[in-house]
Amino acid sequence: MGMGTRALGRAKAAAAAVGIALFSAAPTWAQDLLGQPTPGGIDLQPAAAPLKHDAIWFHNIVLMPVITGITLLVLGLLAWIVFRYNKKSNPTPARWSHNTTVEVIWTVLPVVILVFISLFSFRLLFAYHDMPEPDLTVKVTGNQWNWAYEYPDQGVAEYISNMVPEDELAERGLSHSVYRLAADEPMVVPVGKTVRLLITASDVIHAVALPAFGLKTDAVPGRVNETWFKAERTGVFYGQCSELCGVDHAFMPIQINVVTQAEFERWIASKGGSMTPKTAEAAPGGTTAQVEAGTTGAPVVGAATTGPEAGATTGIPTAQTATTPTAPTVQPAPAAAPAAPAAQ
Ligand SMILES: [Cu+2]
Repeated sequence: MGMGTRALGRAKAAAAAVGIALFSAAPTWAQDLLGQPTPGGIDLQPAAAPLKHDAIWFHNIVLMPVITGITLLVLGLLAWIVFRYNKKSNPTPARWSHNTTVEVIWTVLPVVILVFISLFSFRLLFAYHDMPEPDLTVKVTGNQWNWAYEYPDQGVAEYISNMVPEDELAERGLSHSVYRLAADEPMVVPVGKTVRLLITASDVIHAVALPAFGLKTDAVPGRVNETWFKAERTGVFYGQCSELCGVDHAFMPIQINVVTQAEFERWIASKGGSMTPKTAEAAPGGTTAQVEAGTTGAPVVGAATTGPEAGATTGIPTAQTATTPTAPTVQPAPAAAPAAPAAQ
């Protein structure tokens, strides 16, 4: 009895010690740096985008209890075997083998656990897949060993984003904690907007990873992968290439600056781009689109019906079809309009 009390006392002390450790660790969690790793941090990076919130929920609420339960169960079974069935406690071991009931349980139970996890896992995967209508598209290309960003709709040409060298951190006013995270030319995006990333690579496989947004997508040569994020707050967010891609793999960080819409528009202008999409400028009235459609051969039916005489007299079938009031070219024109500039 006395021994039991002592054991209980020790258990309480151990629990208190764990409690104190957790409690003292809690402020560290609360102070976790946003958008970059925290020295000594043990939790996931704080979320700054919807997908990351979902991923953290999946990890903390679904996976961790399952993992903890399985670990404790296995630990308990091991302890039971060690103490109950050692040579001293169990001098004459049983000689039977196989137990159908037990084997069915340890086959079916893991299946049930995996199906349970998959219900939430698939929901998260679908959330990654079901991108909302994007407000902005950035093309990301992985190179040995830097990243290139391009804003096709804003006319910002591809530019290279290199890591800030260690000896330049101070002169740029950066802390040494962002060494191998900071880039000289970051990607810049507006806050609260859905950003679509089109990701590819020029040489070997790289991967875009940015923990605060929950991003991790491979950059594969000859292939375009897609992912998205919607930054919830302004700030500087760091990520890294996450596919072993060569000797300088550790030196190609990803820096995303999330700014206000006004700042973003100023930045686009400073890069020689425009907030008015090119496609809208190219087809204001539809006249250019009609000529385009004619030359690209889209309204084949129209050209065929008016073509014989028109072609014979003027030799320019497109001009003829455009001016003929009854020509069917009028109909294909709207459909062809968005396609025409894209073909250029
Ligand atoms: Cu890489």
